[in-house]
Amino acid sequence: MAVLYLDALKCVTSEDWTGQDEPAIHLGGHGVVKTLQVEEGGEYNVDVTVHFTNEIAVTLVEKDDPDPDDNLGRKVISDKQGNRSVVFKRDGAHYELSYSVE
Ligand SMILES: [Ca+2]
Ligand SMILES: [Ca+2]
Repeated sequence: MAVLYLDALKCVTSEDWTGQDEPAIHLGGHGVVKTLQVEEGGEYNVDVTVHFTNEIAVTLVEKDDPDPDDNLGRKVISDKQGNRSVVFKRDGAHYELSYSVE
């Protein structure tokens, strides 16, 4: 079994045109593990640890109310050890999620 540690989420470009983005991180089998309020250019601690086997999917959703939420993409993280990051670039947004696998 591998351990996934989600370290930080960087908002390079926000999805919403006005105000703060509200990105929610979904982890396969765990649902929403973190919701943040972010500003463009900011980097935010996520600090979430989960156990998994083989691989785990991570989806980033930007919450809107009353409009439907924006799905910014889905990435699969393998159990290969090391420090890496995944990039979410949909709907004109740009997010980077850094993590480590042990
Ligand atoms: Ca939005
Ligand atoms: Ca929003």
